Amino acid sequence: MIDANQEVLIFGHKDADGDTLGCSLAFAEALRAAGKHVWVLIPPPLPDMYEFLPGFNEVKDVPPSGVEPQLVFFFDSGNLERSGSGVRHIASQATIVNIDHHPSNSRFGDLNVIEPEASAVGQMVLEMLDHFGFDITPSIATNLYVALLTDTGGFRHENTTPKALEDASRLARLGADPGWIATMRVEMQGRLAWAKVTRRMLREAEAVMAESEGIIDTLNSIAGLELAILFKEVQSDLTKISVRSRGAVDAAAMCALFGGGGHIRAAGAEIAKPMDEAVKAVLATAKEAIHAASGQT
Ligand SMILES: [Mn+2]
Repeated sequence: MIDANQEVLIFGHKDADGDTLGCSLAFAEALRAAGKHVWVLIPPPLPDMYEFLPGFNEVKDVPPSGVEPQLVFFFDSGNLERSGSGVRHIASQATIVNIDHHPSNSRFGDLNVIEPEASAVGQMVLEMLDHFGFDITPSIATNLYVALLTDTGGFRHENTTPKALEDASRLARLGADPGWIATMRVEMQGRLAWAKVTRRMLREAEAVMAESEGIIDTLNSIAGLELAILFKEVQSDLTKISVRSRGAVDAAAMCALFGGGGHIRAAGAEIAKPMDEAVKAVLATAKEAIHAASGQT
């Protein structure tokens, strides 16, 4: 069925959560890697807190006109109404595949895969990707990890089964970064992203500071982002910042204000302040810089 279709629609549900978003974005990325044209449709407004999910900024509410995919997936949507007005654009001959874990699901699909025992639909998508032989990239792993994290209430609800933890562990091994996901913040409608790496986090992860360098590049891969900042706690009164700019902000000029330097796109500084004070000072400067830079264009 997937082989026979070059265009695919993917629907999530309104009041989007990490499960519907994570599943939709993960499956879309896998299909795109297989050369498909994919549109992810989820009714707005989408919660800002998920803006860091890879692919988030490509989510639409209706498909572009003239596009009539014959294959349509729904993830985590208990009924058609939950997926908003976009469903009116589904071609009348299209095959609808309904993937969900709500026992109350209305079975509106031509093919209904409902697994009430799944802690999150993210686990079902992981199985599907394995079944179809799709690669699980770090960004797919991140989306599916967030699906599981959301629906298990941060691995605290009673649906935190051994299988949920095994899947989470596998996704972490495939590139989802639990510590980073827990601390990631996105502000200014996705233009500014930042994360903290504390000494405690690194101890618990049995990692060394050097291994956290990749985080800044993950931050920097968020679509629509202008400035990414990683704060690293070196000592209780010393914080290192790494800054990446993809917009008009001069990262080197910004870091120079804190005694550092570098290049326009990549710069850093060491600030003789505890983490929280450094975060406060640098974020205020970063927001000013983004405003000033966007004023010039
Ligand atoms: Mn769910």
